[in-house]
Amino acid sequence: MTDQVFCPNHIVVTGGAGFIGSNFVHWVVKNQPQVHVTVLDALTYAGNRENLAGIPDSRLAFVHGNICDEELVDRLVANTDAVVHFAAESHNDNSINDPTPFLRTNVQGTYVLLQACRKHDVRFHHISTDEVYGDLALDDPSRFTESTPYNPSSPYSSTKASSDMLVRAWVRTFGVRATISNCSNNYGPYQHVEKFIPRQITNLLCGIRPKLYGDGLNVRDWIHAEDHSSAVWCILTQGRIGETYLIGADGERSNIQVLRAILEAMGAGPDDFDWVRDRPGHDRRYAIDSTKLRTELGWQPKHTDFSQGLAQTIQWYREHQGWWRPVKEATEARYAATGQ
Ligand code: NAD
Ligand code: TDX
Repeated sequence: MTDQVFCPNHIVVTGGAGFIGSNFVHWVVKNQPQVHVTVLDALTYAGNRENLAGIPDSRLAFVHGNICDEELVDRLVANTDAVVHFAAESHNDNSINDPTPFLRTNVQGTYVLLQACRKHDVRFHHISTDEVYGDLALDDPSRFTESTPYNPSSPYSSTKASSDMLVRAWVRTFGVRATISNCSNNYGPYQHVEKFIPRQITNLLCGIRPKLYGDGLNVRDWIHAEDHSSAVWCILTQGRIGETYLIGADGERSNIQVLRAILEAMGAGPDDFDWVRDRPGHDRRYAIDSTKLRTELGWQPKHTDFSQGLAQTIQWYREHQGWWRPVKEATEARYAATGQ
């Protein structure tokens, strides 16, 4: 553990109406009763105000706005103790179809936030991804660590890598009090149906056959969004300024393993899915070594049983059909246009 603990009373959470951001806001409201949260979210196709339903006004203020809006960002940052930055364009397939919004939000938006944090001397935590490190071979025993060289593959991951570099430069040159976390693939409630696990669950609920890219052997390292949230809080409050922490929960699984677990849990046969066109530049394997976070800050994941976490996630999608059905058809139409 580090000696000094940072205790914010007020945090601005960008992208707090998205998947992981909303899980984080719920986690903070539940576990940190002294903290008031302001969410700044543009409510793009991926954001949903409903994700924050049930949180009282005494704990949460919602601001509908863009992180690229300098005046708005300046005003919000001037009145907070810390910014936790989740807002991003987050889907690889979309970045291949049109990289433009990824450059704007992920790079320009992070720059705007950094400038405001610099001006007002506000603590900044930047949420990033393991994808900045590129990929590992299936037979490579190694995992990503904080010293793995950056080698992003997709427009999405290259813009996330760019934003990480901006944060590092603003720490070193301007003394911004920032930390970075690079996390592996998240699953859990509120994840958009464009992503792998919710897409297959909701396909089955709609009578559509699940879709597996390429040979299905690509490996992702799964972590529950609640564990990502507790790790981010740990880094925000105890992390050393200027440091990067990798977040992962030892959840490596091939896509076909995950798909077959979903099929089994939902009463379908192991081959009840379609093989579809592979993603261009598709990263083969991600794997996180989170030793630094665990030993330095004492963090531990709670959701260590993937099949139980998956069963809870399937149940959540069964019980929240009004949440995802309105966007399902348009999402599948976008995939159909690219043969996926
Ligand atoms: P998401 O797409 O579900 O949510 C993104 C949110 O950001 C949405 O609410 C959206 O409205 C908002 N947003 C987008 N552009 C904005 C803008 N210009 N201004 C203000 N708000 C804007 O994404 P997610 O999966 O929750 O990912 C959140 C963060 O975590 C991202 O930075 C992503 O790179 C990172 N991350 C995600 C994963 C994962 O598995 N999903 C893993 C590691 C890291
Ligand atoms: O229908 C599908 N079939 C399929 O086989 C979809 C949508 C995906 N896949 C594959 C591609 C990947 O190997 O499943 C794996 C997971 O795909 P995504 O859910 O799109 O996630 P990924 O590309 O791994 O990126 C995710 O984790 C890292 C998040 O979307 C990123 O925001 C995060 O940075």
